[in-house]
Amino acid sequence: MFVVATAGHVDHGKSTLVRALTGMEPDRWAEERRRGMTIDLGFAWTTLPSGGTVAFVDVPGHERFVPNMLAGVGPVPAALIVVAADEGWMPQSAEHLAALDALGVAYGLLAVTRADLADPGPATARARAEIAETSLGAVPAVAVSGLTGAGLPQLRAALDRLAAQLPAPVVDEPVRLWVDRSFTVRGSGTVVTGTLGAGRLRVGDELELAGADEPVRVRGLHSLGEARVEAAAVARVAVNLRATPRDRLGRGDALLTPGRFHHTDLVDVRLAGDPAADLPATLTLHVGSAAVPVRVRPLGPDTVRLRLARPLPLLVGDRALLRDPGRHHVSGGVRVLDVAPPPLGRRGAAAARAQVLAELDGRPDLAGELRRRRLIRAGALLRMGVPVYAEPVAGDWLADPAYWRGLGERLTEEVARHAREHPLEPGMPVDALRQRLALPDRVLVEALVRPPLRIHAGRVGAASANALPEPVALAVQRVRAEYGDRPFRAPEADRLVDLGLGPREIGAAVRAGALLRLADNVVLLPDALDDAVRVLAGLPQPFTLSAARQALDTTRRVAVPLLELLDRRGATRRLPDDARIVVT
Ligand SMILES: Nc1nc2c(ncn2[C@@H]2O[C@H](COP(=O)(O)OP(=O)(O)OP(=O)(O)O)[C@@H](O)[C@H]2O)c(=O)[nH]1
Ligand SMILES: [Mg+2]
Repeated sequence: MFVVATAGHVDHGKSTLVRALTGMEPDRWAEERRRGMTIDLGFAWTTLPSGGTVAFVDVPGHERFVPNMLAGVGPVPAALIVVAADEGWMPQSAEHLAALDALGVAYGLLAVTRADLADPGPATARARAEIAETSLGAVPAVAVSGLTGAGLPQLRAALDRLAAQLPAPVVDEPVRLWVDRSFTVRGSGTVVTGTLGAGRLRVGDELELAGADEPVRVRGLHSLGEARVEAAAVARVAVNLRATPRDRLGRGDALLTPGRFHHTDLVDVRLAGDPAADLPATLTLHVGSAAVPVRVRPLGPDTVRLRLARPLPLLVGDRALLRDPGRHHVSGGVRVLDVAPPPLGRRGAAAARAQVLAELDGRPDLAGELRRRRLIRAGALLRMGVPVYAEPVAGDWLADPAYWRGLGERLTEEVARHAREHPLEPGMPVDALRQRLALPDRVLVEALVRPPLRIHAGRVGAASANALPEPVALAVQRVRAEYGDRPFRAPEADRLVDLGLGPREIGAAVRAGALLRLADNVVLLPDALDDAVRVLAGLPQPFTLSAARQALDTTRRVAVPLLELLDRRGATRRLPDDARIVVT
């Protein structure tokens, strides 16, 4: 199915055209039919010559109802722009087009209606020129008459071609269904409708609803008037919710895949195009089917901070639109750069923030987020729309690698300082360390503790003060600093001498669990063993010595004794032909 929203000035024939194409009545309200004018969104669908289905969201053209129009086009990626041949380009033709442009709508079609009343040529030429300047670019045009039916076959064919151009929907993404209508069905309860742009919905799914403590559950699903067990994007859907009172939700709310969206009332955004220097201090933000008043705080030349009157489930990269309701004016499009921006308390913070924002483009960027936030839970990043492909440092915490290395060094210094200041205490309490390092979670401190330090009885100290004299502990730490990111490269013999690690020192470090001896003068950090098994398990099994050496990025000097040690420990097994397998 593909979904297209109409757009265009009042009375230009949008609803008549949808009616002629689908045989369905888009004007649902008696008042609309009495006044011959669309007030709220209408929904209709039909089968195209290709056999595919097109669903229309029919919008009102009157300037008073632009907010309804925006709720209709917000979640829909394609537009059918309607201009009357006898009236030509009019104010809401322009305002609707500006809205589509602000939202970045890239797929569309021009229908010049009422072609039985006037030559469609001039209206077509003007409209195409206006549209060409926007995100829609050059669009095909069809002259039609909703009255006589002339041009309808050509329009159906053009809709088919448009459908074929649309990018394939992403069905494995989380669901964010912006509600455009909610009503009660006798015997079933609350039903909401919307355009499912990505993901899939199934009967029985639990979904998140902003402001509700409990998840809501899908009791039934309809699409195009038929009951379904499942609906995949792109689709118009009606969702029947179990035990959810009708007044709990309405237009502008969203049903969400749980845990995948961050409800935010503060966002930093980039203004599209050439932003007006005199953006009003209060505007309305339109995104999806929602419209929320916002306070605007300028930051950089094209970046602002928006304070929303109520939180919305926004993601990095979302497109939205700012409108001045008082002046009936679309102020422009915005792209969300940050849905959890830092407070701007200190002097100069706004200017510094503007510099950060200048570097952002609204594409989710894990490395950049980690650099800026230093430490953050994986779940929090996912909820911002940032894919998480890095390993956590502890629990579900992710860290910027440079920051994390620095923390490790600071931890060692803090422990050493504590030992100097409290020589009789058996190490520094974990929680005191957590506070010194300003870390939000004890597991982070625990993950930072590496041999020769260890945690014992809630304190961090040297594994055994006697077993590892300070010079040896320091030498081990240097090994860790130099080889921590090349865990299978053992220091050469002369480097060991430089570090002051002779046979006796190495013996002490091995006894304390701070080093691992593979052979005379071949030592690794002790965690290398587990890492090696992990790397080897990733190889096609069985593997040769040379494959292992390459995968571990090391030399025979290390690989041979390392594999022998793994054999002895039962982590790998040597086969008769000298190849090995990882024992699982
Ligand atoms: N002669 C002629 N009249 C048309 C045609 N299309 C629409 N009309 C008439 O134009 C008037 C407005 O048509 P609608 O379809 O309600 O226009 P609309 O764009 O949906 O208007 P809003 O929803 O209020 O913005 C109605 O009286 C229609 O009968 C056409 O192709 N030819
Ligand atoms: Mg209408």
